[in-house]
Amino acid sequence: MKVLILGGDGYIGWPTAMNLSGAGHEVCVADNYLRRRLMRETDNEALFEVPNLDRRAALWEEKSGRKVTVRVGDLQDWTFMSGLFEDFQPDTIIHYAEQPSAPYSMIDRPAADLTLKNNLGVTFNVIQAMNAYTPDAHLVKLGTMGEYGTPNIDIEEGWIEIEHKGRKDKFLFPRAAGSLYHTTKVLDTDLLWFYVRVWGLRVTDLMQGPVYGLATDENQGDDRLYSFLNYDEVFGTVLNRFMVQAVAGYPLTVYGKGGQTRGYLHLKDALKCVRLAVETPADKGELRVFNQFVETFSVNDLAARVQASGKRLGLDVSVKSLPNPRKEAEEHYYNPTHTGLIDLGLEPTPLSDDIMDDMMNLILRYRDQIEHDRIFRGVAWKK
Ligand code: USQ
Repeated sequence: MKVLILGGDGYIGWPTAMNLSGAGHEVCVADNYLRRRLMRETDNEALFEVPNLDRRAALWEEKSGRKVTVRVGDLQDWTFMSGLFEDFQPDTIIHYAEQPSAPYSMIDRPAADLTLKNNLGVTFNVIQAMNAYTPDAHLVKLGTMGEYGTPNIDIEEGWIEIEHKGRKDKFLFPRAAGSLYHTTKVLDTDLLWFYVRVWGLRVTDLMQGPVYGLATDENQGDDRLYSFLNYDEVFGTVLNRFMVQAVAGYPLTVYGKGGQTRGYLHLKDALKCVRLAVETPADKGELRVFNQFVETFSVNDLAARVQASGKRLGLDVSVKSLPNPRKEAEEHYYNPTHTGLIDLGLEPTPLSDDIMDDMMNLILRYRDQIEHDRIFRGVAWKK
């Protein structure tokens, strides 16, 4: 298939490009380096340097003999987006091209404005470009489990049947996001659902939980092909952060009571899920939704796992609860369904001691590059 990856420079974007290219698909990646720019502007750069997309594509070609086409530009710009579709004529579009950080979206008005305009603007342009150039193509859109929030009932996979006054209908499962970033994903879903209904688009919306890890089948043995490993509070996800904190001798930053529970998955499993979605497209006129995670953990569970890994590696890891800078439930019911991807053939990789220790050992190699003052600055959910 011809696969166009929007946001191909990101934490999941570049690993996806190598994975699908390795599987024999023809891959084109597009990105405007927004994440790199925001990391630099907020002094939240990753643990080690990551080559730019042209360098990564050259390294990948050296390693695999396969070509990935690189296009650098802003997907909010219609001329750039429409040119990509016209030239490449994708069968599948994977849309990751969004500002990905919840804390970033809550920093101040300009950061909120950028998040809203970028995320919705790119989604809107993708929809328009599909309609204009590739109306039969399949869009695989990265959403988030955070769209649902933490309701006091089981979370269904995208849809829920409701019986009301003796009549029944199927609706999108109620959404209640916890940050502006997560809210842009809710708005994306609504926009997509509208155009699926009126234009018959073919869409898969992946409700993904927080991802951890770096190693994939494609980057083995070459650190230069790794993704960004962010350990700061803005771009780092919690388990990656905790592992870097453990290596740095920094007490693990559990926010509040630590009962916040989410659905997690390893980067490798994120790739398997996306590939299953790509290779088994949704029907025309269907908005297919998958809850994309493998297992649930509370923040306290993760802290305990990192402490145990530290112990195995001879590190003394302590935990310190901080007043929660976010507005979120710290103790809650959480039981989301996640059978759709398993039914398509996903074989999940649960978090094992080996996975934890391998990742900690990788971080130990870069221990001297950890900037302690990046770990916690207290970006708060204030008005
Ligand atoms: N947390 C801590 N201590 C920390 C960092 C985080 O207790 O040092 C807590 C947070 O308060 C939250 C949980 O850990 O309750 C997860 O936080 P996170 O920063 O790992 O994840 P989040 O901000 O929700 O966002 C990440 C990705 C985002 C993706 C989302 C999936 O950055 O792109 O959409 O995970 S989900 O969380 O399911 O919405």
